[in-house]
Amino acid sequence: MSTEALSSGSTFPPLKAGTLRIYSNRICPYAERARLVLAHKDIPNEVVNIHLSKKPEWFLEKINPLGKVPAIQKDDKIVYESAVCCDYLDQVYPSNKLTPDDPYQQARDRILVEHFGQVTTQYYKMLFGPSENCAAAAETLKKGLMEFDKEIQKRGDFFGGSEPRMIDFMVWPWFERFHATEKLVNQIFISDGSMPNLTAYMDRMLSVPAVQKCRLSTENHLEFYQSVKNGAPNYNVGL
Ligand SMILES: N[C@@H](CCC(=O)N[C@@H](CS)C(=O)NCC(=O)O)C(=O)O
Repeated sequence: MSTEALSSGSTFPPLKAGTLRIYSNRICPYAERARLVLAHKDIPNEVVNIHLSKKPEWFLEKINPLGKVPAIQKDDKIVYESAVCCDYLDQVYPSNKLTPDDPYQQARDRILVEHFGQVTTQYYKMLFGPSENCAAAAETLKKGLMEFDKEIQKRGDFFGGSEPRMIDFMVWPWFERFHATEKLVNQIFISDGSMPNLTAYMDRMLSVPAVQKCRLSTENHLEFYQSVKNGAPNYNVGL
Protein backbone atom coordinates (compact mmCIF):
# COMPACT_ATOMS: atom_id res chain seq x y z
CA MET A 1 0.00 0.00 0.00
CA SER A 2 1.35 3.46 -0.86
CA THR A 3 1.27 6.17 1.77
CA GLU A 4 2.00 9.90 1.93
CA ALA A 5 5.59 10.95 1.35
CA LEU A 6 7.67 11.51 4.50
CA SER A 7 9.46 14.87 4.74
CA SER A 8 12.22 16.56 6.70
CA GLY A 9 11.55 16.51 10.41
CA SER A 10 9.90 13.06 10.23
CA THR A 11 11.17 10.19 12.35
CA PHE A 12 12.62 7.04 10.84
CA PRO A 13 9.83 4.46 10.50
CA PRO A 14 10.88 1.47 12.64
CA LEU A 15 11.98 -1.56 10.63
CA LYS A 16 10.18 -4.85 11.03
CA ALA A 17 12.70 -7.71 11.18
CA GLY A 18 12.85 -9.64 7.92
CA THR A 19 10.52 -7.26 6.02
CA LEU A 20 11.76 -5.92 2.70
CA ARG A 21 11.25 -2.17 2.46
CA ILE A 22 11.40 0.05 -0.60
CA TYR A 23 12.05 3.78 -0.28
CA SER A 24 10.08 5.12 -3.17
CA ASN A 25 8.09 8.03 -4.49
CA ARG A 26 4.77 7.73 -6.28
CA ILE A 27 5.85 9.73 -9.30
CA CYS A 28 9.48 8.65 -9.69
CA PRO A 29 10.06 6.55 -12.83
CA TYR A 30 13.28 5.08 -11.41
CA ALA A 31 11.48 3.94 -8.27
CA GLU A 32 8.75 2.53 -10.49
CA ARG A 33 11.35 0.25 -12.12
CA ALA A 34 11.99 -1.43 -8.76
CA ARG A 35 8.29 -1.50 -7.83
CA LEU A 36 7.54 -3.23 -11.15
CA VAL A 37 10.10 -5.93 -10.34
CA LEU A 38 8.64 -6.37 -6.84
CA ALA A 39 5.12 -6.63 -8.27
CA HIS A 40 6.07 -9.01 -11.08
CA LYS A 41 7.81 -11.33 -8.66
CA ASP A 42 5.10 -10.90 -6.05
CA ILE A 43 7.69 -10.09 -3.37
CA PRO A 44 6.06 -8.94 -0.11
CA ASN A 45 7.30 -5.44 0.69
CA GLU A 46 6.62 -2.29 2.60
CA VAL A 47 6.66 1.07 0.78
CA VAL A 48 8.05 4.19 2.43
CA ASN A 49 7.53 7.20 0.20
CA ILE A 50 10.05 10.03 0.37
CA HIS A 51 9.28 13.71 -0.24
CA LEU A 52 11.95 14.59 -2.81
CA SER A 53 12.16 18.32 -2.26
CA LYS A 54 12.00 18.13 1.57
CA LYS A 55 13.83 14.87 2.22
CA PRO A 56 13.86 13.38 5.70
CA GLU A 57 17.29 13.87 7.30
CA TRP A 58 17.43 10.17 8.19
CA PHE A 59 17.07 9.21 4.50
CA LEU A 60 20.41 10.83 3.62
CA GLU A 61 22.09 9.80 6.86
CA LYS A 62 21.02 6.18 7.07
CA ILE A 63 19.78 5.03 3.66
CA ASN A 64 21.17 6.73 0.56
CA PRO A 65 23.86 9.42 0.80
CA LEU A 66 23.03 10.31 -2.84
CA GLY A 67 19.53 11.25 -1.64
CA LYS A 68 17.74 9.45 -4.45
CA VAL A 69 14.95 6.92 -4.65
CA PRO A 70 14.64 4.01 -5.09
CA ALA A 71 16.50 2.28 -2.30
CA ILE A 72 15.67 -1.06 -0.77
CA GLN A 73 16.37 -2.31 2.72
CA LYS A 74 16.04 -5.59 4.53
CA ASP A 75 17.37 -5.57 8.09
CA ASP A 76 20.91 -4.15 7.82
CA LYS A 77 21.22 -4.64 4.03
CA ILE A 78 20.68 -1.50 1.92
CA VAL A 79 20.87 -1.22 -1.87
CA TYR A 80 20.23 1.82 -4.06
CA GLU A 81 20.31 2.91 -7.74
CA SER A 82 17.35 1.53 -9.70
CA ALA A 83 19.26 -0.82 -12.03
CA VAL A 84 21.26 -2.20 -9.10
CA CYS A 85 18.09 -2.68 -7.01
CA CYS A 86 16.34 -4.48 -9.89
CA ASP A 87 19.25 -6.85 -10.56
CA TYR A 88 19.68 -7.52 -6.85
CA LEU A 89 15.97 -8.37 -6.44
CA ASP A 90 16.09 -10.65 -9.48
CA GLN A 91 19.00 -12.57 -7.99
CA VAL A 92 17.77 -12.77 -4.41
CA TYR A 93 14.21 -13.73 -5.45
CA PRO A 94 14.85 -15.99 -8.45
CA SER A 95 11.25 -17.05 -9.18
CA ASN A 96 9.79 -15.39 -12.34
CA LYS A 97 13.36 -14.62 -13.43
CA LEU A 98 13.47 -11.38 -15.41
CA THR A 99 17.07 -11.23 -16.62
CA PRO A 100 17.97 -13.42 -19.62
CA ASP A 101 20.23 -16.41 -18.82
CA ASP A 102 22.20 -15.88 -22.02
CA PRO A 103 25.06 -13.47 -21.21
CA TYR A 104 25.01 -12.04 -24.74
CA GLN A 105 21.29 -11.24 -24.53
CA GLN A 106 21.89 -9.76 -21.08
CA ALA A 107 24.61 -7.54 -22.54
CA ARG A 108 22.42 -6.46 -25.50
CA ASP A 109 19.60 -5.55 -23.09
CA ARG A 110 21.96 -3.46 -20.97
CA ILE A 111 23.15 -1.67 -24.10
CA LEU A 112 19.53 -0.94 -24.99
CA VAL A 113 18.99 0.57 -21.54
CA GLU A 114 22.02 2.81 -22.17
CA HIS A 115 20.46 3.95 -25.47
CA PHE A 116 17.23 4.61 -23.64
CA GLY A 117 19.17 6.94 -21.34
CA GLN A 118 19.59 9.25 -24.34
CA VAL A 119 15.83 9.17 -24.87
CA THR A 120 15.20 10.15 -21.24
CA THR A 121 17.78 12.95 -21.48
CA GLN A 122 15.83 14.48 -24.38
CA TYR A 123 12.59 13.83 -22.52
CA TYR A 124 13.69 15.90 -19.53
CA LYS A 125 15.13 18.64 -21.76
CA MET A 126 11.76 18.88 -23.47
CA LEU A 127 9.86 18.84 -20.20
CA PHE A 128 11.96 21.07 -17.98
CA GLY A 129 14.38 22.89 -20.32
CA PRO A 130 13.89 26.39 -21.74
CA SER A 131 10.57 26.55 -23.61
CA GLU A 132 12.25 27.89 -26.77
CA ASN A 133 14.15 24.56 -27.04
CA CYS A 134 11.10 22.39 -26.43
CA ALA A 135 10.15 21.71 -30.09
CA ALA A 136 13.74 20.78 -31.00
CA ALA A 137 14.02 18.45 -27.98
CA ALA A 138 10.70 16.82 -28.94
CA GLU A 139 12.02 16.26 -32.48
CA THR A 140 15.24 14.66 -31.15
CA LEU A 141 13.20 12.56 -28.72
CA LYS A 142 11.05 11.35 -31.60
CA LYS A 143 14.14 10.32 -33.60
CA GLY A 144 15.41 8.37 -30.60
CA LEU A 145 12.07 6.61 -30.18
CA MET A 146 12.04 5.67 -33.87
CA GLU A 147 15.03 3.41 -33.14
CA PHE A 148 13.03 1.71 -30.39
CA ASP A 149 10.12 1.25 -32.80
CA LYS A 150 12.49 -0.65 -35.13
CA GLU A 151 14.01 -2.59 -32.24
CA ILE A 152 10.71 -3.89 -30.90
CA GLN A 153 9.71 -5.02 -34.36
CA LYS A 154 12.78 -7.31 -34.30
CA ARG A 155 12.26 -8.49 -30.72
CA GLY A 156 8.57 -9.46 -30.57
CA ASP A 157 5.60 -8.29 -28.50
CA PHE A 158 7.90 -6.98 -25.78
CA PHE A 159 11.54 -5.85 -25.65
CA GLY A 160 12.05 -9.07 -23.70
CA GLY A 161 10.55 -11.11 -26.58
CA SER A 162 7.25 -12.95 -26.14
CA GLU A 163 6.81 -11.74 -22.57
CA PRO A 164 7.90 -8.74 -20.51
CA ARG A 165 11.37 -9.12 -18.99
CA MET A 166 13.73 -6.83 -17.07
CA ILE A 167 14.40 -4.64 -20.11
CA ASP A 168 10.67 -3.82 -20.35
CA PHE A 169 10.48 -2.81 -16.70
CA MET A 170 13.58 -0.63 -17.13
CA VAL A 171 12.06 1.43 -19.95
CA TRP A 172 8.31 1.27 -19.31
CA PRO A 173 7.97 4.04 -16.68
CA TRP A 174 8.78 6.73 -19.28
CA PHE A 175 6.39 5.26 -21.85
CA GLU A 176 3.70 5.45 -19.18
CA ARG A 177 4.25 9.22 -18.97
CA PHE A 178 4.38 10.01 -22.70
CA HIS A 179 0.70 10.83 -23.28
CA ALA A 180 0.63 13.18 -20.28
CA THR A 181 3.85 14.80 -21.47
CA GLU A 182 2.55 15.38 -24.99
CA LYS A 183 -0.40 17.27 -23.55
CA LEU A 184 1.71 19.21 -21.10
CA VAL A 185 4.33 20.46 -23.56
CA ASN A 186 1.93 20.62 -26.50
CA GLN A 187 4.22 18.53 -28.72
CA ILE A 188 3.40 15.26 -30.44
CA PHE A 189 6.34 12.86 -30.42
CA ILE A 190 4.68 9.43 -30.26
CA SER A 191 0.96 9.75 -31.05
CA ASP A 192 1.22 10.80 -34.70
CA GLY A 193 0.99 7.22 -36.01
CA SER A 194 4.60 7.13 -37.18
CA MET A 195 5.60 4.44 -34.63
CA PRO A 196 2.92 1.74 -34.83
CA ASN A 197 5.08 -0.96 -33.21
CA LEU A 198 5.85 1.17 -30.22
CA THR A 199 2.29 2.38 -29.72
CA ALA A 200 1.04 -1.24 -29.92
CA TYR A 201 3.70 -2.08 -27.32
CA MET A 202 2.41 0.66 -25.04
CA ASP A 203 -1.13 -0.74 -25.25
CA ARG A 204 0.17 -4.26 -24.60
CA MET A 205 2.15 -3.19 -21.54
CA LEU A 206 -0.97 -1.68 -20.00
CA SER A 207 -2.40 -5.18 -19.58
CA VAL A 208 0.71 -6.57 -17.81
CA PRO A 209 -0.32 -7.24 -14.16
CA ALA A 210 2.78 -5.57 -12.65
CA VAL A 211 2.13 -2.45 -14.74
CA GLN A 212 -1.53 -2.39 -13.71
CA LYS A 213 -0.46 -2.59 -10.08
CA CYS A 214 2.21 0.13 -10.25
CA ARG A 215 1.01 2.68 -12.78
CA LEU A 216 -0.46 6.10 -12.28
CA SER A 217 -3.01 7.37 -14.80
CA THR A 218 -2.24 9.95 -17.51
CA GLU A 219 -4.38 12.41 -15.49
CA ASN A 220 -2.29 11.77 -12.36
CA HIS A 221 0.95 12.35 -14.28
CA LEU A 222 -0.46 15.51 -15.82
CA GLU A 223 -1.50 16.76 -12.40
CA PHE A 224 1.96 16.05 -11.01
CA TYR A 225 3.83 17.78 -13.84
CA GLN A 226 1.52 20.78 -13.54
CA SER A 227 2.27 20.95 -9.81
CA VAL A 228 6.02 20.97 -10.64
CA LYS A 229 5.53 23.79 -13.16
CA ASN A 230 3.61 25.70 -10.48
CA GLY A 231 6.60 25.34 -8.13
CA ALA A 232 4.95 23.03 -5.57
CA PRO A 233 5.44 19.38 -6.59
CA ASN A 234 2.59 17.20 -5.32
CA TYR A 235 4.31 13.91 -4.47
CA ASN A 236 1.06 12.49 -3.10
CA VAL A 237 -0.82 12.76 -6.37
CA GLY A 238 -3.62 10.22 -6.70
CA LEU A 239 -3.75 9.39 -2.99
N1 LIG B 1 20.37 6.98 -11.14
C1 LIG B 1 19.29 6.93 -10.20
C2 LIG B 1 18.32 8.06 -10.50
C3 LIG B 1 17.18 8.11 -9.46
C4 LIG B 1 16.55 9.50 -9.42
O1 LIG B 1 17.00 10.45 -10.08
N2 LIG B 1 15.50 9.61 -8.61
C5 LIG B 1 14.93 10.92 -8.40
C6 LIG B 1 13.42 10.92 -8.40
S1 LIG B 1 12.72 10.47 -9.94
C7 LIG B 1 15.37 11.43 -7.04
O2 LIG B 1 15.43 10.69 -6.09
N3 LIG B 1 15.66 12.72 -6.97
C8 LIG B 1 16.04 13.35 -5.76
C9 LIG B 1 17.35 14.07 -5.90
O3 LIG B 1 18.02 13.90 -6.93
O4 LIG B 1 17.70 14.80 -5.00
C10 LIG B 1 18.59 5.58 -10.27
O5 LIG B 1 18.62 4.96 -11.34
O6 LIG B 1 18.06 5.14 -9.24
